[in-house]
Amino acid sequence: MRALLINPEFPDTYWSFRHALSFDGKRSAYPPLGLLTVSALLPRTWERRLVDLEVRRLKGSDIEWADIIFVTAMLVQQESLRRVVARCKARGKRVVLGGPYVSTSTENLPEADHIFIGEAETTLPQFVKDLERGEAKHFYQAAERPPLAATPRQESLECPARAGDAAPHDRREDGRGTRDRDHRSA
Ligand code: B12
Repeated sequence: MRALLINPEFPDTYWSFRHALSFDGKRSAYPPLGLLTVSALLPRTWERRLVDLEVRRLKGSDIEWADIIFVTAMLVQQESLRRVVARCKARGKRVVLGGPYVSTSTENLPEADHIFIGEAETTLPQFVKDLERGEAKHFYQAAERPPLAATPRQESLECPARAGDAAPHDRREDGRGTRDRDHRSA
């Protein structure tokens, strides 16, 4: 299975540091921790590709490559999220949504196949099992906040266009999982 993980574009926000970053030749301050966590929860046998629209644009070939597409968003990313989902659905792809915007605004979401409310540590493994059985549901809602011990090791993201690395270092994992190939070769 090929999983594409997409972080939609942010407008100018206080914490984006967009204008300051350009002095340093960078395009993004932080890696998208939610998506790195989602990636770490997926089966090891799945291929992964991350596209962070803060760093580069989403190409048609990225979407074509994928069997399933995971998109995150904060509220401020909703316009970009809508455009991303529309492009993916227009190519007939299975789209999964989660993250802070989705968890707080369930009534006004773009059309997607699967919606995740809350944290994904318990619901995503269940989704993968359901998907393999051909019984994946439309909504997955975390019953409670998972214990911190259930947080998977987040995978490192080497990205020349990114200024910082906000991933907790004791959770970083260098040997497997999401490698941000497109960013590294940028
Ligand atoms: C740390 C943090 C930051 C850091 C980010 C560091 C980084 N590396 O990303 C900084 C300080 C930079 C930041 C900035 C901002 N932040 Co902030 N931030 C947080 C905070 C405290 C934790 C987020 C986090 O990393 N959690 C850890 C990760 C692993 O969890 P997660 O992202 O929630 O992902 C989990 C689930 O949501 C889910 N999930 C996420 N995505 C997806 C996708 C799919 C497909 C699926 C299935 C599941 C899924 O699975 C993950 C694992 O359980 C939250 C509050 C909170 N306690 O959640 C606010 C929060 C996310 N931030 C918020 C806001 C508003 C902002 C800013 C817009 C503020 C501003 N005006 O500048 C900026 C935007 C930054 C930008 N790029 O422009 C709001 C978002 C509100 C909303 N409903 O959209 C929050 C919720 C705070 C709040 N209560 O208002 N932030």
